[in-house]
Amino acid sequence: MFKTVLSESHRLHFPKGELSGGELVRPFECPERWDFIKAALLHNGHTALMQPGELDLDIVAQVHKKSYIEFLSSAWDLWEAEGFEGEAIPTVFPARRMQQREPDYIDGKMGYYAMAIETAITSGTWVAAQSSAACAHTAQKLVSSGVKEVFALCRPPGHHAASDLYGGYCFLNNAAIAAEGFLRDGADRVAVLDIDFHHGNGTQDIFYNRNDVLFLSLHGEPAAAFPHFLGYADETGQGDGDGFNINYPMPAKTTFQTWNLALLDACKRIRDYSPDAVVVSLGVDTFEHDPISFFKLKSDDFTTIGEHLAELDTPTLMVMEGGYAVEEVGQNTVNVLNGFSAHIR
Ligand code: SP5
Ligand code: ZN
Repeated sequence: MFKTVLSESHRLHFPKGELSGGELVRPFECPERWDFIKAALLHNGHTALMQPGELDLDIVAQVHKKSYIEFLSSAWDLWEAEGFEGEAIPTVFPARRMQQREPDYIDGKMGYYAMAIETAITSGTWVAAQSSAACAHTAQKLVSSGVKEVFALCRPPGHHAASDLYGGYCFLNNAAIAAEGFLRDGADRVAVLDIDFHHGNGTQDIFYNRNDVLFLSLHGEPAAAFPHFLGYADETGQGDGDGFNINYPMPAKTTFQTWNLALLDACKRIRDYSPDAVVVSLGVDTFEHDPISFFKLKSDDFTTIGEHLAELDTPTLMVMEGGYAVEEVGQNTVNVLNGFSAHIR
């Protein structure tokens, strides 16, 4: 049975609008996702639920820049103080050949720290983002203390958040915070395996120059899929991190047969690295009916994924990322956990 760390505080982040196709639509990343996942956990006998402990801001500060944390914690207040009526969304960006300096005015700050603008900041966003990170950190502590089946039901997700960038529904990088936690608790090497449909640009960026965290991501190819500006196969790491970043971009309509070959290769690379812990950035937006993605995985395939993850035979933490086919998101997520449970030693 999986032990799940989750917090009701995720509900404090519920923007009304996401900019999509030029319209403000109801966000794909919505509180009901969490409800469906929780319901599926209970329905499948994963009834051990626990609340996170207090968020350790030291570990957040190891992953994110001080100025960025200051921005996230004050953005809504600054936005409201201007008398703006809508949710906080930037309009201007430090594009090519412009200054990369943080402005004082909130409109400028928003663009300075955004990597995508579908993601609105609202009054409860910062508290919800902290609760999500706390779930990841508390869950990591459980794995470090020897618990074998641990799931951090994080919402909002985290893998698009870099040290100083939010967007793609993400604010704090929960998986990166968990990886740092493992290192702090004695691990020498940690692998982060990102199987969300989207490239984990934030996690890649955070660990790009390091060899104590191996980052691997399976995702829709950047030429066609969000986040578009990172995730190519030739991004292999830099400096000490050279060779410790592995991307598997794949085209539209990729089926499990092909995707699974990438997963098996990633598992081999993880074995070669011989990490003390594995963090899985678990997105289920690879599902064939996901409304914003283009892979063709079926519900049963998620069970097989869980089996392969168990075969790594390494202390593993599952961290929730994306997945937007709301009714199916719960069962698909829990299928990964069930496959894992059935195969761990
Ligand atoms: C955590 C995570 O999965 N974040 C994903 C953020 C994606 N946001 C923008 C996606 C735009 C996709 N547009 C395709 C619409 C097809 N109907
Ligand atoms: Zn995703």
